[in-house]
Amino acid sequence: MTLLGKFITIEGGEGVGKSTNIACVESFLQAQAISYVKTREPGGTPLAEEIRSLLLAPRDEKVCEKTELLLMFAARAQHLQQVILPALQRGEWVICDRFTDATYAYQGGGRKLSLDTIATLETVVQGGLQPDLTLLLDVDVGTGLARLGNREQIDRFEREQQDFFEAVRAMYHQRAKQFPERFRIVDAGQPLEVVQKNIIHYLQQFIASSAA
Ligand code: Z5A
Repeated sequence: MTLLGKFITIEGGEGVGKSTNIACVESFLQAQAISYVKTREPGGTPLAEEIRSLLLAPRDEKVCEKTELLLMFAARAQHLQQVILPALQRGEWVICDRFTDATYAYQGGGRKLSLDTIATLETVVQGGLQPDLTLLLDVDVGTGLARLGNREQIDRFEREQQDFFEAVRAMYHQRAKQFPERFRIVDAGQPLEVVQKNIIHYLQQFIASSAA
């Protein structure tokens, strides 16, 4: 299967500003006349969005860690087949708000599930597919949580404690170290205009290296 498009993922912990900065990525691609699909995980198709609702809803019943992991990959399998792979085959770029690095960070780092188990599911669901570029927005946990302070609705993940989010952040750093060729870390603690300038710099660098 030939994938003509580029697969860009945006990652980071709570309150790093993914949603805010994806808008900046979109403006940049539009200015470059690059056709793209913007999507998110968990979610991105009607069925996967239903799985997302199941995953994020606060509930009295404890959600088993393995249940959570399998639901993430179930949503991803659907999303890949219905949205991501077709777009890449058509030559469009895919801008995805979180992907499998989030599973390593949240289910591996946060929930302490085996990284080998995650890797096995990753191979089953996505074969060898990996993002071409991953922008990791990074900010200290306290600042990120403070930014979410005024939200009216708090989802099941946002109810976790500081040590969970510290473990998530540490695993993101571990992933970035393991895959330096595709990860670019953006200091998301800076003023928004500086963050966006850095994002655009990395996108320009990526386009230049893809063309070379
Ligand atoms: N999850 C998982 O566990 N495993 C997986 O495999 C996957 C996901 C794929 C839903 O994801 C949950 O699913 C997520 C992990 C789990 N956990 N939670 N919660 P999500 O991405 O939809 O949820 P989220 O992380 O809460 O994303 P969000 O709500 O879109 O937040 P955000 O994108 O990081 O932040 P934002 O809304 O763009 O910005 C937050 C505020 O900060 C806002 O007021 C901005 O104006 C402000 N902001 C942003 N940047 C700045 C700067 N630079 N300075 C000052 N203020 C700023």
